[in-house]
Amino acid sequence: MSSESFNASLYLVDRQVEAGRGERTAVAGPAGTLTYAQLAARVGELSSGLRVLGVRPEERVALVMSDRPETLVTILAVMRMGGVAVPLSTMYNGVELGALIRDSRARVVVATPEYEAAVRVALANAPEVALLVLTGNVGHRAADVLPESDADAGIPVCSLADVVDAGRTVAEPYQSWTDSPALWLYTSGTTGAPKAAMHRHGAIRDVCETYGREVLGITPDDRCFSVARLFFAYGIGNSLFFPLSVGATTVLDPFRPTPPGVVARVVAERPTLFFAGPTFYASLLASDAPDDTFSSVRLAVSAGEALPAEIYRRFTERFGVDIIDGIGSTEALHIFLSNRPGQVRPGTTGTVVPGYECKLLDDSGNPVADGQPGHLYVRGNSIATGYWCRTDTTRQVFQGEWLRTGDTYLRDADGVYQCLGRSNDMIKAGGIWVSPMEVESRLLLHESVGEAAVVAYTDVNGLEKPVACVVPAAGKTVDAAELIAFCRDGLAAFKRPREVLVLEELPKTATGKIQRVIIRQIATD
Ligand code: 3SK
Repeated sequence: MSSESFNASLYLVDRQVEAGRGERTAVAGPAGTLTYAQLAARVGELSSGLRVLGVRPEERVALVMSDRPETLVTILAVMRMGGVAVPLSTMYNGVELGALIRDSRARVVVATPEYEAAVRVALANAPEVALLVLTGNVGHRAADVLPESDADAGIPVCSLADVVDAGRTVAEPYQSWTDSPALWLYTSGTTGAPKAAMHRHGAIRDVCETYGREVLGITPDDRCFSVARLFFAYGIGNSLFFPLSVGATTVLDPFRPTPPGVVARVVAERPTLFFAGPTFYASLLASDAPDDTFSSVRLAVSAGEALPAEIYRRFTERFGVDIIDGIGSTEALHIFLSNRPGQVRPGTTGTVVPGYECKLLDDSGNPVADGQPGHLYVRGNSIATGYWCRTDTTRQVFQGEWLRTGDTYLRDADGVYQCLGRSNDMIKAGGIWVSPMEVESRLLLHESVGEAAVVAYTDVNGLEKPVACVVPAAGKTVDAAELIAFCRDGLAAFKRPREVLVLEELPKTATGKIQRVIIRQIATD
């Protein structure tokens, strides 16, 4: 990997204008539309304004923003002037946001109006912040709307328009190179404190040229719509990097994604590529969405967690759209193992995406044979350079060129990978490894089960046994004995849950992943 002069913002925006795509639509959706020419102009002005206001190259700028055109403009403007964009999850409360902003050492925070109150709480915990930039009409808001608060007293507030005005004479972009820092994404995995995975400008082009081009086969005629928002690695690839890398259109929706809202957006905006996670596909199936909702979609993508074969089958049958399941990580920036359009093996994560290599190792670090479970490692150019200020964790996770994903997988003789779950979620029942995912897939085949999570509980003898926590399907009642018998019929007997707990909902992380740590506690109590 050699370092060359490169700026991801020029690659994604200016390159399209230079290629004659200036009048094509870059951004669509209820919060506004921008052509590539308009996007380039706004990014140039905002990037110059940030410079004039004193933001320096390689300095972090934190964003607490819903998915809107101005969010895209801000991320790209920060990159253009050599700064580091840090889009933060809007699912955090003010105190949590404050901890992340403090950790990032950002001095400038940009927020959309919905998160103003949370950000003002956050700023009380982030004393290094010197400027809050709010989108919208801040003159009015500052006088009439913002509550008097000691929390952020003294922190100047201005509008995005003020920053743009400061930079009307568009400055040259910063001469970054492929290895320059461009983007930090906070991740906590399913447990642990959030830490920032640091990504290079070059990694953004890498994911476009690998997954975007080789798997999605994205073209300028595509319209991308992602349920995962821009502050997720999955979302920023789907809604920013891939569409803009080819001059396609991204549909941005500022509202919290719900099945009715997403269905309405799909019907109104006619995307060709649709991105979501298994939980959202399950909730679409449970909704009354008309069967032709996704008629414009040429391909649906699932990531975040393994897509159970049953959800795949029901979705493709009902909506007539193929779903390619893949796995990526915040540390890898995007998807590195994936099924391919037209060649889906349901219940698997497919094969290695060109540009990446994967290996499966046992507990001692030796390669496992095909068909044997192993810890999944990946290498490729898009892997983060490490976690900000987390040396111990960085050394455990980033091992030379290899990234330890923390997932356990099987690979078959065709090179097709199957997820068995997080490495620390595996259950050893009677001395034999049981994959929670395999048991969950079986449970989901039963008509009474809406959602399922299988965890280990330790019995009176100190032995691990699988226990199933299930949420009933709408209008159904779960019969525990029948469900255990159903698992025994379809699986090796040792894999059957020994107990079934019926829950109203499964605890989930902010990113919609099942929180097994909490479920284990529920199962143990
Ligand atoms: O969790 C995933 O599968 C994923 C996919 C793409 C980008 C980021 C992530 C975490």
